[in-house]
Amino acid sequence: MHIFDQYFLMNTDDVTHYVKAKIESFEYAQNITCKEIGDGNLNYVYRVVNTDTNESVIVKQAGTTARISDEFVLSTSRNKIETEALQLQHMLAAGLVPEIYLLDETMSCCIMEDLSHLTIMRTALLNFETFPHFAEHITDFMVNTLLRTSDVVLDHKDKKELVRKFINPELCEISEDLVFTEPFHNNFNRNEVTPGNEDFVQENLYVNKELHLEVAKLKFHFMNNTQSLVHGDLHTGSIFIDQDDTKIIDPEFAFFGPMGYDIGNIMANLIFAWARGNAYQEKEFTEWVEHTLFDVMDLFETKFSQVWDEYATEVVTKNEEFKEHYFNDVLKDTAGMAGLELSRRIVGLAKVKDITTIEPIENRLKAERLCLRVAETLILNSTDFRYGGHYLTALQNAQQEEKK
Ligand code: SR1
Ligand code: MG
Repeated sequence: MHIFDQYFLMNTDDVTHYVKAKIESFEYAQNITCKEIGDGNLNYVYRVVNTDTNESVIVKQAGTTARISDEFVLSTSRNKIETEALQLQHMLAAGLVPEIYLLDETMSCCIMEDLSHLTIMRTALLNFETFPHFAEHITDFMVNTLLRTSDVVLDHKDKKELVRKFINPELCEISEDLVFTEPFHNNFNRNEVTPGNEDFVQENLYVNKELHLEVAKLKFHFMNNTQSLVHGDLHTGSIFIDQDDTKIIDPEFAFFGPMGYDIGNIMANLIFAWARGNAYQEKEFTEWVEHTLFDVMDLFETKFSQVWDEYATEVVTKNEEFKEHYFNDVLKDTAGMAGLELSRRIVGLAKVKDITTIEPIENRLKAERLCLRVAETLILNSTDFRYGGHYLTALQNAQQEEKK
């Protein structure tokens, strides 16, 4: 029997023993089930249930390569970054992040609250489900985790210490490649362009010099602006949800970067949901997404201002014009980063089901072109996107273009 004093990749039996060894209330449990339930691209996730008491926990372990492909060889210490990010986010946005029960640096795993009563948001969106509290919850999460880890609020030495702690070079490299470089250059030949859209991608992404320049600026901004502790992969697959609750999971890509990266990811993934709803003519659903695009931008602005006023400690931030200047930069980043997420999920190797499951293929191709057109507008005209209405107009214009 293992004593878990040296790293190895666990199977379901090992995880069962592991939970018995680590969680007191499972020690003498007679009937335990353990199932691997992970569907992400990187790690292994187990749900362990004591079927006598119905108590359950989640064990998440990092392997030495990414699940999606052995090409990505990664340090298992990424689990520590993820777990510590969850702990910090839990402090800043209580109720919106799972509780951590144990961080095990030796086994590169953590044990956390089981959220299986909720659904992964992307899965629910595939079925055109809507969520009345999403905009409220996600803006609470973003404003509190982003602004309150920035130099606006934190003591600058404490913040620099956090920047050091959350240096995450391997996972950042994945984003630098998959989000900022490959979609536009296919430099590792890993892009997967849907047959039928090759010419469109060639013209609009691969030889689009104007776009390449703006993307290059965004890439260097991502690498060099240690603004806030960003989640780093804030898409609808990283969110558990139901009609009452929202919980944000999976911050393994967390690092200090521009806060617009997270907000842009949320806007882009709402646009994927809209594009799918539009393809299936689900009007009620697309209207909900439109309202949500509006609400996310509006609520973010209102809460940003409130949290700034309540928590800012830095002397120079007591200046309304500086606050406005800072916020405008966040909005500009948000638009640009949304454009990048929209591009990379269409042509890159990590795709989204909202689009890949659209049938027939002609409608998927149309939805892809719609996303890529919106992406280009967002990246090239990022200063024009202040409100949700601007995003909606870009969607409507892209639809008109497709009809020409
Ligand atoms: C190799 S990992 C591919 C993608 O999956 C993750 O969820 C991130 O989005 C990453 O870019
Ligand atoms: Mg993930």
